[in-house]
Amino acid sequence: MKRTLSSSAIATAICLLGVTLSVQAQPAGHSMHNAAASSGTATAAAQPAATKRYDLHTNIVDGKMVFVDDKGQVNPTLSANAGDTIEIVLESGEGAEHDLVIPELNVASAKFSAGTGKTTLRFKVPRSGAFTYYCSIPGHRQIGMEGKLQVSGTAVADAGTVPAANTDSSQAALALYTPAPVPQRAADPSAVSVAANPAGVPAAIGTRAPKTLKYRMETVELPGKLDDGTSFTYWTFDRQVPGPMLRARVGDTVELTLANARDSKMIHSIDLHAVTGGHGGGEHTQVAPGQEKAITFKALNPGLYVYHCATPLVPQHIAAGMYGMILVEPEGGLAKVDREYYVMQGEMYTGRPHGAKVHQEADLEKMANELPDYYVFNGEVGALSKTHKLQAKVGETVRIYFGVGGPNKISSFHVIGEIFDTVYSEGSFSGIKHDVQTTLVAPGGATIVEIKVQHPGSYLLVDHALSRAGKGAVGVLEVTGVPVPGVYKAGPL
Ligand SMILES: [Cu+2]
Repeated sequence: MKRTLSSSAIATAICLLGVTLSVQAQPAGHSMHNAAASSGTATAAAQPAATKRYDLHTNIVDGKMVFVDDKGQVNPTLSANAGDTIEIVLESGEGAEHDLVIPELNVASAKFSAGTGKTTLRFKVPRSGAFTYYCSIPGHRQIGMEGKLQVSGTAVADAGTVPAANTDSSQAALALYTPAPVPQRAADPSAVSVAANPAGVPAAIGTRAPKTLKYRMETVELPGKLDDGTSFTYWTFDRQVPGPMLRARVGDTVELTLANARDSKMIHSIDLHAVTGGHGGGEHTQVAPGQEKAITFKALNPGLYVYHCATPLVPQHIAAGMYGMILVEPEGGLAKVDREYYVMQGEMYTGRPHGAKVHQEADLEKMANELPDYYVFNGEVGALSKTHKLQAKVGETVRIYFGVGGPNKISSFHVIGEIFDTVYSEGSFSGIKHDVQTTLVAPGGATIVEIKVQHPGSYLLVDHALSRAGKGAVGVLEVTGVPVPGVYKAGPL
């Protein structure tokens, strides 16, 4: 069957990736609310000042996060005359946290979410012009939350100097807008380890017939330990990075339910690269805080596949920890090995430099420029070198399921002092290689490596772009036992 992609599907796909699209805020035929706007500015100065009320709620429409008015118009153009007071009643339609700011007019609303209920922004417009309103939550403007305020007429004499009274409710806001400086906070003492235990691999499936499996995951935002003395607000699947490893066999039908914790501030979702259709699930799992959604898919292709959150700004959600893997075993299963491990690499972009003893915030500008401060295995510095070392005994065969969440950086995966006896490149069982030193793993890609360990010692897992080891990407495979004669010895023969 010929595959086609509609322009709207492309726009949606581009938008999911966080690329800024122009926002069609004003379709033809949208009526302006006052005579001055339609008859030019000459008469506007004579208009008595009025109060204009707009009701806006937020939502996700066609993959974009947007403001919607009570007529269903997406990112409507608001209109007023200079000197008018504008009242915007704001509500989070999908439950996530937002605000509305107009920096050109020094206007900002309070943050609002499902938890806060409605908030009212009330301000007087001092002058004519076209102004931009948007949500200042990081990433939200980039994926659609932006529109225009069109002000006609001439300012009344005092309009620019007398602010509208801020009297209508305690939630009304008339704040001077200052582009949020990121406050420096001490490391969060409640931060917990989010590092996934690499031994957390589901049992092998082997030779059974296809069946239906049910998985359930919860997206949770929580303060985690990024490094000694450094915390970060992680966004996770099941409170761990990477999220839990899922395991199925080819031909299985999988029902996956994704719940978003009640105290989340963000919408979350899941796109599994093992899924055919529905953007890998991302199209139908955009879950608001306190809600859940399910998808059902057939595991059509065997292999090791990455999954990740697919909610705008997607790289922001991935960099905050929202990735994991699903293994789809081929018919008959995989060869038996002594140990299996689950390891993923990701990079993190933080407001303060690597090593700062603070609570780190995500830095979207560094992310856009692909300049990470941290590279991590299993979510945090030391996850696999202190918290959860990989273990094996001489003579055992170790299989590592290795993936890259990214969002942006390729890994040159290598184990210092070992050779991969077998590599299933790109996580595919169709192209087995032997005797490999370093294997490339793309963002959103995976590999499976097998090593028969023959000498005791500490073997370091690294990305062989080795500057990254200094930024956190180091793991340890601790091998104990008696050396195999002739394999290695320190000193001369
Ligand atoms: Cu997410």
